[in-house]
Parts: sequence; C-alpha cells; structure tokens
Amino acid sequence: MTGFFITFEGGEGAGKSTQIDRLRRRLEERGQSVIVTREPGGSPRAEEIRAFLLSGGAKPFGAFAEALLFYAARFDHLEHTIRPALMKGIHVLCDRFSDSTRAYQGASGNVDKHLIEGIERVVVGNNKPNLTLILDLPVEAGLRRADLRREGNGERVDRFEGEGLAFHERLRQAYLDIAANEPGRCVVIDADHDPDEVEASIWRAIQGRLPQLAAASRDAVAHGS
Ligand code: Z5A
Repeated sequence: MTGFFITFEGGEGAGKSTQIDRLRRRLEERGQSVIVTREPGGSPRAEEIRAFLLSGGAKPFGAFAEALLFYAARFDHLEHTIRPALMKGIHVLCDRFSDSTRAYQGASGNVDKHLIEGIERVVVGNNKPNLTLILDLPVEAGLRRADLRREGNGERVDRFEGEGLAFHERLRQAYLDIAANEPGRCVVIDADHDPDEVEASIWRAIQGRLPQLAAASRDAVAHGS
C-alpha cells in the first residue's frame, strides 16, 4: 500500500497548521509513519519559489504568472517530497495544495478556471489528494486569528493576507464550491470552534473514510503512481 495523501485547505487563520500537527500526533501514536509538508514549498527548490511569491515579488507579473509559479513549485514538491514518501507507505499531510491555486488565483484572482484545470492535469495527474479537509469559518474570525498570531510572532502581512475582505469572501465561497463539486474527495470541517472540537471533527472524518483511503492507496500501487 502507498501512504495516504491528505491535504488541508482553507482561508486565512483557519487553523490548518494547528490541526495538521494534532493529526500527525494521533497517527504517529497509532504507529503510522507521517510527514508534514506545505505549499508553496515543501522541497528546497519549491521553498525558494515560496519566498519569492510570498514577498510579493511575482505580483507585478499578474495572477496567471503567479499560478504558474505555484505550479512550478508544486511540480518539484511532488517529485522530491510527496511521491517518494507515498511510495514508501508514509502518509503525507500537506498544508495547502492545488485547491489553493483554484481558490486564490482562480476564483479570487480571476485566472480562467479551465487554464488552471489544464495545468493541474499536467502537473498533478494521478497524484490528487485522497482526502482534502477544508477548514471553514467566517472570514472575520479567520483574519482575527491571523492578526493575533502575527502580533504574537512579530510577523508581517504577506502578499495574500494583505488582500481586502471581498477577496477573502470569494475565497471562502470558492472552497465551498470545490467541496460541493468533489464530495468524494473533500470534507468541509466547521473550524469556528475550539481546537479540541475541530480536532475531533477531523478525526471523525478520517475514520469515516478509512476504507476509501485504503482502497485509493491500493489503486495507486496498481497504477504505479
Ligand atoms: N497560496 C496561493 O495563493 N496559491 C497556492 O496555490 C498556494 C498558496 C499553495 C501561504 O501562506 C499563502 O500562499 C496563502 C495562500 C497562498 N495565503 N496567505 N496568506 P502561509 O503558508 O504562510 O499561511 P497560510 O497557509 O495562509 O496559513 P494561515 O491561514 O495563516 O494559518 P493556518 O495554518 O490556517 O492557521 P494556524 O497557524 O494553525 O492558526 C492561526 C492562529 O489561530 C494561531 O495563532 C493559532 O494558535 C490560532 N488558532 C488555531 N486554531 C484555533 C481555534 N480553533 N480557535 C482559536 N484560535 C485558533
């Protein structure tokens, strides 16, 4: 069997990093091998592209060029981190993946959805996530959490956090639309609760899908991907 490929998606301050860490611990306590990775980034070269994108360096090129850079980073990340881990039977928990490009550059950045889908087919191919957990909460609540975290760390607002409320509202709707269109892969998690409750919802979603995850990983071996 290959590992399971699980992605976490959502708007600002949804609590993805917090919940990925909790799921990693739960799986490791059950003797499972897990890696945690992120996008953009997750491999040395993709991390270089991340620094450029989040600094706003690519913004003058426009949203389509930014989407291409996210996919260049994703290509390297798949090649050097995700696929090798899955083939060794290691579960991959990834903070953002292709749905972020669909939501941020597509629905919110106005890049044609068919163009993004075309690039996704070429770059991601059969390596779609087995399960995508979409952490959903009202935009204001997420932005408040992200502000609090920045105040705590002294971090600055990045390229995407600086966008206005309307952008973030479109983003939230884009994720809900993705989930509605792909109910076999996506589960919407109500993230507007305390971290323990969100963790429990995620664990229920994982347990409810274990047979399906196991079947997907057997198929991946059968198809050599
Ligand atoms: N991007 C894109 O445009 N296109 C793409 O294809 C990809 C990405 C892949 C990457 O940012 C940026 O790149 C991202 C989209 C864009 N936009 N931005 N900004 P990043 O990797 O630096 O950060 P992020 O992915 O946006 O993470 P985040 O939203 O800032 O945070 P999070 O991981 O979802 O949440 P967290 O760090 O776990 O929690 C945030 C704070 O809330 C923290 O202080 C927690 O302690 C607190 N927290 C967490 N859970 C709770 C609950 N349940 N209640 C209360 N407080 C909580």
